Amino acid sequence: MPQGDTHTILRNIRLATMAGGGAPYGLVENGALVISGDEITWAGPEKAIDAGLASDPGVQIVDGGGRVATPGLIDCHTHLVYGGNRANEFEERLNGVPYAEISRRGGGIVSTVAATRRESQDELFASAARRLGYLKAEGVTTVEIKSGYGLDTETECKMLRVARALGEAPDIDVVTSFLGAHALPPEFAGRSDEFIDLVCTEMLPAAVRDGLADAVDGFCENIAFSVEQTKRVFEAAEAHELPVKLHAEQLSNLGGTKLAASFGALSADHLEYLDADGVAAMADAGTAAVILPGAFYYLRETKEPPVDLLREAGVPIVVATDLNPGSSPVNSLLSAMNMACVLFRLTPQEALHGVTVNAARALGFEDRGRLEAGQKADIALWDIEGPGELCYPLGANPCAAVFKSGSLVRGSVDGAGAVQ
Ligand code: DI6
Ligand code: FE
Repeated sequence: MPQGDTHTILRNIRLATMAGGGAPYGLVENGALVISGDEITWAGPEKAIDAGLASDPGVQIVDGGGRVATPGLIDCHTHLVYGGNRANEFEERLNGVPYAEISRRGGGIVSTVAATRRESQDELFASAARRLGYLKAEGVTTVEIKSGYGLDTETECKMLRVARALGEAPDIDVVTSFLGAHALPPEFAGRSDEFIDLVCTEMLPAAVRDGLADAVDGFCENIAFSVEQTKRVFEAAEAHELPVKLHAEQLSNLGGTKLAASFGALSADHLEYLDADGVAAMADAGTAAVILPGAFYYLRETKEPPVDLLREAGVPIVVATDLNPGSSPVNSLLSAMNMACVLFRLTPQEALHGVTVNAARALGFEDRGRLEAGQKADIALWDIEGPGELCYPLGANPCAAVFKSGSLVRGSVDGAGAVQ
């Protein structure tokens, strides 16, 4: 047993290991985990646990009360740092004001950009921390946060600094994506190529210099940037040795997914208009498919992403919230899982894969997403009968406790060692 670490046996749990090969969900009934420091060092049936370890007085024994244990959830696509909100617009749209009219009045993404530029880092931190809190309460232990509401160097970096500051909390890991190519800011109207120049030669280098970007994202769409422009952003990312990902084929099929795959992208995201060629390119490149049912729902989209084709091609399917103030104000990963099942016909098992093992892959992590020896001890305990139940209700949160990097960060353990 390594010295200096704390050692815990988490017993009396039903393990949804999400490891391949065996039972659905990698289920182990009457299971237990051994946690040493921040790592899982053993996972399996409780009766197979090392007897010497179980009787060692230095080992803390925690009784999970028969709860279901899953890997800590991973939300791999969010825009949760932003200024203001767009609740008024939501109301206006439902009162019949067309989206184009709202945009003309300075609404839409541009209004979020203005508010984000205006707010201080502390103000942005406060609202983002509240939104992130809702995700954490549902067992999320790793989150990706994008920039993209600054669209100038100073504000893009300010957003990413907020994301980094959120990641200093002990109960969450934050991964950042630089999304300078999210929308054209008003001061560049009619000059989108010049804006892409700025993204590549000033904004991204500044973010990289300050260690603020873990990956580079873009929005390839008629209302945003072309395949050619996106390619320039990806070339700049490559020059900085950063992985790429892309908002692609959300509203139309421009072929952004094929471009992303040709750069070995971690993921292509949205994908409602993805075609068979794009699916094949993803399969060849090992690019994950992030589906975002929250945006589909709020935009009243009717074209579903080609889930059958993705399945047949063996492309890893990932589910995320896309938490943002416009197209997806979804502060709940469990709700996104439910929507992925109801709207896109994922099975509950696929949805749980999509927020654990496959989401880890979409962020380039190999050290999380499964309950197995060698993985980070990010563990959520749930008051449910079986893992499929996570996707079943809307608006319920059965999360009873969370371990992040081996420490209990949510829930409590009573004097007898039982999780409350
Ligand atoms: N796709 C989306 O759905 C969001 N961004 C993107 O690239 C929209 C963001 C917003 O409406 O604020
Ligand atoms: Fe998005």
